[in-house]
Amino acid sequence: MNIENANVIVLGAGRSGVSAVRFLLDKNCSVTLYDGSPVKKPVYDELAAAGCVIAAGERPEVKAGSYDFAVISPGIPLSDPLAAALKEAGIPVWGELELASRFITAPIIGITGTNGKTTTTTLIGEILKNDGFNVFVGGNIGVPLLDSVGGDYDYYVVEMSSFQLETIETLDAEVAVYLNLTPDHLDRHGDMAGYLDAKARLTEKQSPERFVVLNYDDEAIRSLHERTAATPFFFSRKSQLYFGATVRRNRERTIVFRLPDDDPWGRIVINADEIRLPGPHNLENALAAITACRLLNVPANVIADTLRTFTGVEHRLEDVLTLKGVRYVNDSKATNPDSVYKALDSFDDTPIVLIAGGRNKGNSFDVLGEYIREHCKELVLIGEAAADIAAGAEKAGFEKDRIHFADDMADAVARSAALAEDGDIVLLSPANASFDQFSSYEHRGEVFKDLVRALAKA
Ligand code: UMA
Repeated sequence: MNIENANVIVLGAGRSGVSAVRFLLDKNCSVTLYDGSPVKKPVYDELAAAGCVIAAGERPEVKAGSYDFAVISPGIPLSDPLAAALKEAGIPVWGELELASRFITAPIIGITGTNGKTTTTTLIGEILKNDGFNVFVGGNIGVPLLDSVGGDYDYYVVEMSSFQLETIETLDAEVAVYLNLTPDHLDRHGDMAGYLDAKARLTEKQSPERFVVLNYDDEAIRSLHERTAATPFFFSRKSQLYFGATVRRNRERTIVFRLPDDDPWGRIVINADEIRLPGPHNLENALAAITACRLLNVPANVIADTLRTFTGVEHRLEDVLTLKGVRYVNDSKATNPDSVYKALDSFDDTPIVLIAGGRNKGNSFDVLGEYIREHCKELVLIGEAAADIAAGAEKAGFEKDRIHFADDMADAVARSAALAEDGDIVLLSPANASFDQFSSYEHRGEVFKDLVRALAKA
């Protein structure tokens, strides 16, 4: 695609927008960077010096022909007045994934779903690297896809959020992977149907020679086979499938994968118990990765060897340390209730002191309350959502005197350490976004880990 000298407006001056500005300046485009906040960011000086016009807190007037196209950051909804004005003026509004994909010729593997995206994206990346390929791993995971353009990659393994998928037009993934769909981001998408519609765009844009990998156990995800021209392959943790990846009901819980041309018994990939990642949700992530990688012809032994060594990603059920018999686990990436259910299900009957809270994204905490009653001995709450989580827990019958309100993360860690006993787990699994007290979930996780490490030195 030739965009040399185009006149472009970029909306949002975060990671995605700044990457877009740098990319566009490199292509000799005239670039305006708009951000809703008037606060000056350190990066503005460098971008302005390179020729970018900065419009921080000032919405430019837009009419037909004002710009050739716009690049919108995922955090800005399409209902934003500037985005709406651009659309109204007939100016294409793309996300960074769409722009980047127009410059990428190697296969793109897109991974989406509510939870498990980062783990599965990283795992597929590792498997392909272990098969000898040069792989870019990025997207919503924190590394903008635009940063990869021009690199010499065999595969692009890309975590894709619903926000990013809302603005794809021509991106045609070689393999699209769908993990699950549970309530999240409903403040932005309105309801579950709107959320599914945004996610569905990934496979709706695929051409017939592509593959889509779907979780058979998740009804909404399973239904996507009706909305695609690509060939669907399912994986299932619970059902015995004829094609795709399935867990046999034998003692070893053998995982087999079968393509239409394979032996009717399928190919044995690995026994479920050999997979290092803990918990049933991670078994699903592994089945998704197995399916995607077998469709890319990766040998079963390379997949199995990776699954025997891969222990997961930072901020996702990450062991920090064990102190006085108490295990501290950082699950800061749990930004919605469903990921907390999965975290709590991963520790069998070990008593848990749970630290939760943050900024609610429109979720109910009633079911979370039931999980808390089942798994937790104490509940320590932080941030804006504290009272709502407490109400959910109390409604489920969790005793009021086991609920503790902390001022901030330091107070939460100190209280948890005091409450926990030998054999317990202190788990940070917030069920909410971090933005009320932190700049990102990574920041929240780092603060938690630093505080825990400081306990060990005290
Ligand atoms: N802004 C506005 N108006 C708004 C909202 C934001 O002007 O209405 C401005 C803010 O002032 C800020 C900038 O936009 O300067 C932030 O843009 P952004 O929110 O899109 O954040 P980025 O730093 O560009 O990061 C984005 C993704 N963020 C979101 O989707 C919210 C990152 O995903 C992603 O890693 C990065 O692009 C690179 O692709 C993070 C995320 O939280 C991890 N994702 C959500 C999730 O996983 O649940 C979807």
